[in-house]
Amino acid sequence: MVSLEEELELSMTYENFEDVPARKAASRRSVEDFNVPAAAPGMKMYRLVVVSFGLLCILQAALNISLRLTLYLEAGCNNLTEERDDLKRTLENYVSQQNSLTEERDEMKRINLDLEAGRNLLTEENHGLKRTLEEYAHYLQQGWVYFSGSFYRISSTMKPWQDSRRDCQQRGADLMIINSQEEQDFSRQYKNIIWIGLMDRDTEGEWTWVDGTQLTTSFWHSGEPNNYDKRNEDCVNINHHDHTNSWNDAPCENEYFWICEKKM
Ligand code: MAN
Ligand code: CA
Repeated sequence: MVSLEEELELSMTYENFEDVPARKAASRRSVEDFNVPAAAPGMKMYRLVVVSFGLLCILQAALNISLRLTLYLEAGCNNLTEERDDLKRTLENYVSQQNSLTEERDEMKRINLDLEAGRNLLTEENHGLKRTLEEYAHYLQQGWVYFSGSFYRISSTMKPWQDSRRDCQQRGADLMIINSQEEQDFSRQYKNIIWIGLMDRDTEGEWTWVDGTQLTTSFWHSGEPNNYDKRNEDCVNINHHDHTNSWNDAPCENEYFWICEKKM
């Protein structure tokens, strides 16, 4: 702030360049006219204090504003950080969800493959069962008798053992193989002498079934097998129906009825 006195001095400095006497007169006039006293040192101090106070206020206001701005920015920054963390968490959730969905999809794919394999198996089984059913229908229609997993057919004519066997084979079967007491009992219901699928033609005394298996459980009639009267009796028939043990060895060229068996 420039005091009135200083202003005057300044004006006087200009006197060197301007109309000095005129200005001096004007200055004197103005001081006298308005009767303004020269600024006292207390007044100076007062002004200084006011100005300082004003400056302090401005500084305070500026500080307040900057502080508020800082707080505001900090809050905004915090919000952004939280939002970023939220987004991060959301992203992580998405990623883990996607991972578990991928795993589920792969598991589903495996299950689907298993199911497809199962369905194929069932389809095959279904076809197999259909074929079996058709076979059952076929043998039943031809007059075969079903017993414990096999169909049986008694011939209506008599033939040697080998021809009898050939007949069975032509019907998709073979001469009967007996490998249980139940089957043995079943065979005794037919009252004629009938060929079964047992012989020792390859090695004397080594009784073999037509499927190539060796004889284990036998039902020889008492005294049999005997190659009776030194004859070569290499084929077996059911002769003694009234006995549990009904088998007899007889010459293969003899002609008897025969029984075929078709295992199902
Ligand atoms: C007949 C034939 C033989 C059998 C005897 C038993 O001769 O069947 O095979 O061994 O009877 O007496
Ligand atoms: Ca005999």
